[in-house]
Amino acid sequence: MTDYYLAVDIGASSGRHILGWQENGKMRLEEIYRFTNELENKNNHLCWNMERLFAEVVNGIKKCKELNRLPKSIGIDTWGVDFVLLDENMQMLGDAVGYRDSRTAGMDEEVYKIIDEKQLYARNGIQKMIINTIYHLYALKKQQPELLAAAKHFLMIPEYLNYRLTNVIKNEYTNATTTQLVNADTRDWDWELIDMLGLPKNIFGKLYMPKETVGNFSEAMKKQLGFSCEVVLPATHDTGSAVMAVPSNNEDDIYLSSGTWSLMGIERLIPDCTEKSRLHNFTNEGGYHHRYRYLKNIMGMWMMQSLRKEFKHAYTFEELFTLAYIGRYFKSTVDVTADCFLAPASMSEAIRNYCQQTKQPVPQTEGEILFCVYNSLAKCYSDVVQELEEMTGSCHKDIHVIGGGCQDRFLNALTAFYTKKDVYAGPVEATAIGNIAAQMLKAGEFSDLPEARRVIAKSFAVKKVNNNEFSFEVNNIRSVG
Ligand code: LRH
Repeated sequence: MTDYYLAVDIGASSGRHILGWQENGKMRLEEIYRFTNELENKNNHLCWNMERLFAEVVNGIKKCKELNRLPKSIGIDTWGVDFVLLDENMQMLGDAVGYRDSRTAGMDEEVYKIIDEKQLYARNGIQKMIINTIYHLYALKKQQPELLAAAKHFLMIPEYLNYRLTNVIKNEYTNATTTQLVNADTRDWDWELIDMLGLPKNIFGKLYMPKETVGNFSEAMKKQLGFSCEVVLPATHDTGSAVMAVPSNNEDDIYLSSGTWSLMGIERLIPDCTEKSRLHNFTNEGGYHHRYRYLKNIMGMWMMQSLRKEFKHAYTFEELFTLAYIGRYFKSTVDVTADCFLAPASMSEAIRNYCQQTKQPVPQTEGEILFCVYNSLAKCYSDVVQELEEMTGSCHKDIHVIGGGCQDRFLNALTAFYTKKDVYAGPVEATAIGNIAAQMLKAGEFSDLPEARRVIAKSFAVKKVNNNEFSFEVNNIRSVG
């Protein structure tokens, strides 16, 4: 009898339920449910609709029953950083304010009054981004201290969904590292830092590693779903799951997890929390089995997603990059790590303003705006590769683009063009695959991560990017590169 594992993988723009199993030494997948996700305006904040998300989690699980393929276990991963607080009656306190919300404006400076930026990085090695949980918690302390005072539990988004399924509360390590409150060496909450910031220590629970069990469905869920199932912790931070699915065991390979965000870096066994690393703004996120993801967060496909909404022509992503290709004579570029692109009212306006402020030609057509984003992203990838090589002292030969964004052939080609590396695209569903791999590791289907990666590499399409598919030999492009 086949053992099925269900990955519930929720990103900032969509969620999916994917069943995974092994067949003839290969991993197989089937997507059984998909839903959209987005931030909603509520009480003047950008919030996640947790009731809708939980309802969608349940809808997808029901599909397993309909298909008569009950999973051996279920794992949930989502984007990092965001959290909810529960009160003594296990009710949510306030809204699930999302990381793009502007409540953190100025909170970095407030935090640095208590702990110097350099010391903060030396403790946790987490890249400074205004979206980090530490700044959201500090915003709460300043703006709604009554919520923090009433809080009994701090739960990251997947942990809250797990709680709703099982009635069990467990904090998970990989996602906790995105809070910037976990010590890079001890891999535990940085209690001293939490104390210094005046945050309530009691809301942070013991950190569990991926592969731990959360628990079985609660009695109420069992009744509603008509079956019981074990809920397991994958790397609940989606990037942590995605990087488990890099189809290579070469420790020098660079990965680029491409989705709403672009996360580019390497895997390491020790964190680098040095001042040099801080100045390059690299992060050391906690990963599966004591690995660290040494990477940089880059704005990613969010910029294309936002433009697509704005252009109102309902372009497909293929049409978007075709338009960008038409605009390839246009050479202004923007800093795709800049905060002004986090949640602008209009992305095209934010791009135009940036070009104006930096005294570059301002893009006018949709093609020019799109190429500006594509070109800027690919150039940023190339800069990150150079910085990585400076930090590691090695020459990294290959880049693995994984996740939904790896289907963007134009971005892949530009990435190969600028980085001059061998670029490989796939697997597309890396996050769900990594999530399932953790469950399979727990079940003993793989002995370790290298074995899981060997199976992943032979199970899913991974294509070498063809540098000749697009010609960039026009006008000024060469001089940009
Ligand atoms: C990608 C991601 C990324 C960041 C951001 C908030 O989905 O998890 O690693 O943490 O979302």
